[in-house]
Amino acid sequence: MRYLTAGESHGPQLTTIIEGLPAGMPLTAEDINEQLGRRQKGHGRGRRMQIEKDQAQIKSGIRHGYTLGSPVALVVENNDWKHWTKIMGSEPIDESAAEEVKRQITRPRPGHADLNGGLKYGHRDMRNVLERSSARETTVRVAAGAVAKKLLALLGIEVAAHVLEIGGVKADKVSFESLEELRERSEASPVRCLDEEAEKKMMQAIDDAKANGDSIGGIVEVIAEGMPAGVGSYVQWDRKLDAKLAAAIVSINAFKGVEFGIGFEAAERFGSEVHDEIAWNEAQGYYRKTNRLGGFEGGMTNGMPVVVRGVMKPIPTLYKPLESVDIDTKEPFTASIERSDSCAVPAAAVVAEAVVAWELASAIVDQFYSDRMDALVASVEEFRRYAKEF
Ligand code: EPS
Repeated sequence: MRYLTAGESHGPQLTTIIEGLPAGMPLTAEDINEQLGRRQKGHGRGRRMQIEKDQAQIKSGIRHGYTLGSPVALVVENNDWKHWTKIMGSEPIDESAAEEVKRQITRPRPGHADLNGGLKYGHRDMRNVLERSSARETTVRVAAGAVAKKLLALLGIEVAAHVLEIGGVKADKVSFESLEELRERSEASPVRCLDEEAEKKMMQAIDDAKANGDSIGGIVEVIAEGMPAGVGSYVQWDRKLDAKLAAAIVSINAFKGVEFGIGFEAAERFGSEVHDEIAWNEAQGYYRKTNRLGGFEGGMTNGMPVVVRGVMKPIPTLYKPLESVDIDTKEPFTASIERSDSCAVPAAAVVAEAVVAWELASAIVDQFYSDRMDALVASVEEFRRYAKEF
C-alpha cells in the first residue's frame, strides 16, 4: 500500500490518495471523521482548531460503503482558506501588488523548515516553505491512518495511543487492563494521559508555557495488539518492519526520536534483563514471558504487543521568539509570530497512532494475499493457526 498527501496549510484543501487497499473492505466517511476529530483536540491547541472542523470527503475508490480496490482519494477542506484566497491563490498576480498580497516571509523561525527549505527550493518568500511544512498536513495522514486502522480492526488488530510525558511531567501510574480501557481513559483526558495526577500537572505546565510565550514537547506511546508473529523480515534492511515504524514516527512534524519496548534503557541493563523468554501454551501458541523488546525481534513482529514511543520537541513557533536573521537585510531580529499551539503532544499521539497503523496495515497487505478483504481475513487466520502449531 502507498499514499501521498498534498495541500498547503492555508490552501483550499488537503488531499490524500491511498492505493493498494483490498477490495470489499467496508469504509465510511464516519470512520475517518472520528479520527480527524480526535486529532483536533487536546489542551494546548491554538485558535486554528476553533476555525477548522476537519471532515473527510471520499472522492473515489469507494462505492456503497465498500472499497473497490481502486485508489481512494480523500479530501479535507480548510475552512481558513476563505481568509487566504488572495495570499494563497494559484493564479498569477500583478507583480506591482505582490508585496501586499503575498504576506511574504523573509524571517526564518529557528527550529522550522523555513531557512533550509527556502535555500533548497530558492524561495526567498519562505511562506512557500511554511505552508507545506506545517503540521496541518498531519490531518490527512490521520485520514490515511484511519483507513489503515479499519483494515487492522477487521483482522482483530487494535492500535491505541497515549501521552507519557509533557514538558518534563511524567505519567507514573499508567497500568491498564486492556487496550479498550487505555483508549477510553486517554480519550477522556484533555492531554491523553492515563495518570490523573500527572494530567493536572501537564495541563498546568502547558498553561505556564503559554503564559510565558513558550511551548513544550513530550513523549507519546503507541501500542498495537493482535499483530501476527513474523510480519516484516530480517532478510534485507529495508524490509525490517521496526525500521519502517521508526521512519514513520520520525517523519511526524517535530518528532526527534523513537524507541521500542524498554528502548534506550536497554543500554543500562544486562542481556538477561532485556531479552524476553519464550514459552508456549495450547491457548496462545508461542508467547514471550515479558515484552521488553516491544513486540519486535529481528525486524519482525513476535506476536507480542507492538510498543513504540516517539519524542516530540516543543513547537518552534514561539510568541517569545529566538534570535534569527532576516534573509533580505541579513540583520538579526527577534520577532516572527505566526498563530500557533503551545503544546500539540496530545494531538501528535493521534498522528503517531495513525502512522503506526499505516505501517502495520501496509506490512500485512504486503505479506498476505490482499486483493480481496475476505481472502485477506482468511489468509491471516490461517497463518495464525499455522504459527500456533509451528
Ligand atoms: C495545525 C498545526 C499547526 C498550526 C496550523 C494547524 O501547524 P504548524 O506546524 O504550521 O505550526 O499552526 O494552523 C496554522 C498554520 C494557523 O494558521 O493557525 C494543525 O494541526 O491542523
